[in-house]
Amino acid sequence: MANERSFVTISVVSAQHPGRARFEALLAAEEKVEPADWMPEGYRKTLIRQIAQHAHSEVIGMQPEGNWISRAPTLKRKAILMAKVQDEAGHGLYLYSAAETLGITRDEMVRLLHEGKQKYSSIFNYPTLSWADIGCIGWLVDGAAITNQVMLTRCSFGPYARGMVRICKEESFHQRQGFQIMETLCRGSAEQREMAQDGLGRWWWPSLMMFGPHDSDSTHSDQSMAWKIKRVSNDDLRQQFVDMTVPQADYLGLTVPDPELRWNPERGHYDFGEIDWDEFWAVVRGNGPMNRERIAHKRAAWYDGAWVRKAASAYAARHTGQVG
Ligand code: FAQ
Repeated sequence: MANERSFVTISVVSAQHPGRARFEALLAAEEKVEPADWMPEGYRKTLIRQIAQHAHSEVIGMQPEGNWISRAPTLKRKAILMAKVQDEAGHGLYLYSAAETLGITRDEMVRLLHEGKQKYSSIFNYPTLSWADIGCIGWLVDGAAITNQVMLTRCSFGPYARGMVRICKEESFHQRQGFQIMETLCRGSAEQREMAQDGLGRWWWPSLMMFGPHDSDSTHSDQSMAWKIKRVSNDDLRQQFVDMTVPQADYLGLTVPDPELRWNPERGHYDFGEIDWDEFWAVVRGNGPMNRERIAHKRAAWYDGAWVRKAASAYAARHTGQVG
C-alpha cells in the first residue's frame, strides 16, 4: 500500500512539472520551444526520431545524384550538380546539429542508422538509370521535400524550424535546376523526350510515397500535430504536391503514369490513384531496389573516413587547449 501511494505521488508530481505549463503556453502562443526549455520526453524523442531520419535522408540522398557527377552532359551541369550534392551534405549537418541540441550525439545517430535502428527516406532506395533521373530528382524529389519542409519552418521546436528556413531556400534552387533539366530534355530530340518520360514514369509514384502512409495509417501524425511538430497531414501534403506538379508535367508535355488522375472541379483538386503500399513498406523495411547498396556505401564511407575525423578532432582539441 505504501508503494502504491508513493507511485501515485510521483505520477502527480511529474504530470505537474512546473515546465509543462510553460511548454503548453509556448505551443498555444505559436512561440518556439528551445533546447533549454522543459519538454515532455515523448516530444524530445519524436523530434530526435524525425530530425535524425531527415538528416540521414539528406546524407544518403547524395548517393543517387552523386552517381551522375562524373557523367553530367556539360561542364556547367557538372558544376551545378556538384554544388547541389554538397548542399545536401550541408543540410544533413544542420539537421544533425539541430538533433544534437536534444541530447543525442551525431556519432550515436550514425550508429543507429548503420544498425538499421533509424530510418531514411524511402525515395533514396531507387536507382538513377539515366540523366533524366537527375532532372526528376530535382523536379519531383526536391519538389516533394519542399512541400513537406515549408510546413516544418513553422515547427514548434526552434532549432529545427530555423534550419528549415535555410534548407527550403536551397531546395527551391534544386527544384528549379531539376525542372530546367526536364525542360531541356523535353525541348530536345525524340530520344531525349523519351528519356524524360521514362524518368517521370519511374519517379512519380516513389515521390508520392515520400509523404508517408495515409493519415489513417500514420502512427505519429496525431501526436506530432498536437505538439505542432508537423503542421499539415501526410495526405494533405501529398495532395498539395500533386496539385502543384501535374500542371508542370502538362507544361513539359509529359504524361503522369496514373490512369486515374483527373481534375475534380467539385473538390478543386486532382483525384489520383492508389499508391502501391506493399512496395512502400517493402522499401521502408529494407527491401527496395537499392537499400543494401545505399547502406553499404554509407558504412564504407564512414569507416574509410575515420582517420579524417580523428585528425580533425585532434586538431580541434589542440587548438581549444584540451591536450598537451
Ligand atoms: N520513408 O507515422 P508516420 C529530401 C515511416 S529530404 C521511410 O506518418 P511521421 C531532400 C515513419 O518514419 C526527405 N519511412 O511518420 C533531398 C514511421 O516509422 P517509425 C526526407 C517513412 O514521422 C532531395 C512510419 O513510416 N524528409 O528529400 C516514410 O509522422 C534530393 C509511420 O509514418 C523528411 O524526413 C518514408 N517516405 O511522418 C535530399 C522530412 N514515411 O519512425 C537529397 C521530415 C513514413 O515509427 C536529394 N520528416 N515513414 O519507425 C517528416 O516530415 C515525417 O517524418 C514524414 C513521416 C512525413 C516523412
